[in-house]
Amino acid sequence: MKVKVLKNITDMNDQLAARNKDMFAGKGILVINVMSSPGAGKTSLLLKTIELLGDDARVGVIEGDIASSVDAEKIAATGSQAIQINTDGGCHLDANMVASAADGLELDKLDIIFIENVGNLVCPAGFQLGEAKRVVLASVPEGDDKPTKYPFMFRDTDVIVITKMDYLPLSDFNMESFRKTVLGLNPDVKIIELSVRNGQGLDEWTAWLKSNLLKGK
Ligand SMILES: Nc1nc2c(ncn2[C@@H]2O[C@H](COP(=O)(O)OP(=O)(O)O)[C@@H](O)[C@H]2O)c(=O)[nH]1
Ligand SMILES: [Mg+2]
Repeated sequence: MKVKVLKNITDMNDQLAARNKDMFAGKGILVINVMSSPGAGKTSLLLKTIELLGDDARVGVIEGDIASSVDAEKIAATGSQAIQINTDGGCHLDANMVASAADGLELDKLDIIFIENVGNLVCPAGFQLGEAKRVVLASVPEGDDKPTKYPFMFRDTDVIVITKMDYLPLSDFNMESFRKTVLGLNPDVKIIELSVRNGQGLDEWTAWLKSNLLKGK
């Protein structure tokens, strides 16, 4: 019985997510669902991305957190549109929350929307939001075993960004083992090794974003 209720919830969510996806595509906006554990570097990467894209793309951000508007304030300080969703304890965003947040954005002025999901490697994986692409961040200090422990998150994503690569020389992170595990789960996934501190991988990241923009610039 429990299983059936859960399935109904995810079916309803998927329907609304499909509606969001059509709406965003109709407006020519590339929507990216950004997921990771807390502190892996989502907000830092989004701030750097806004800086690097400059006039090439107008960025909006939907920030999902259990509480506070800390991240939305950081994004808004760049001049980009930002809207905060507080889930009040919920461990992931859902399509309904994203639809409401989108109502608060000036969509006609955006080329990309990043949705920064609630930080954890479990619940966000099961909920479509209406995104065109999924990006999962895994930071070097978290260790190379996270894809083994949380496979769903790494299986169903378009890109895995290995963040904080500047920590690599100080750590026992085994890149070969990490890559082998994620490619076993998700053979077509794009892996980008990146650091916002030393700039590694940022060109590759922005090139991937630009190649996925829906509106020609
Ligand atoms: N050394 C280093 N620190 C980083 C990097 N990216 C983020 N951080 C730091 O990691 C912490 C968490 O980053 P944040 O972007 O808030 O992570 P989020 O919770 O995933 O949004 C902050 O103190 C950042 O300055 C990086 O590439 N290298
Ligand atoms: Mg954040």
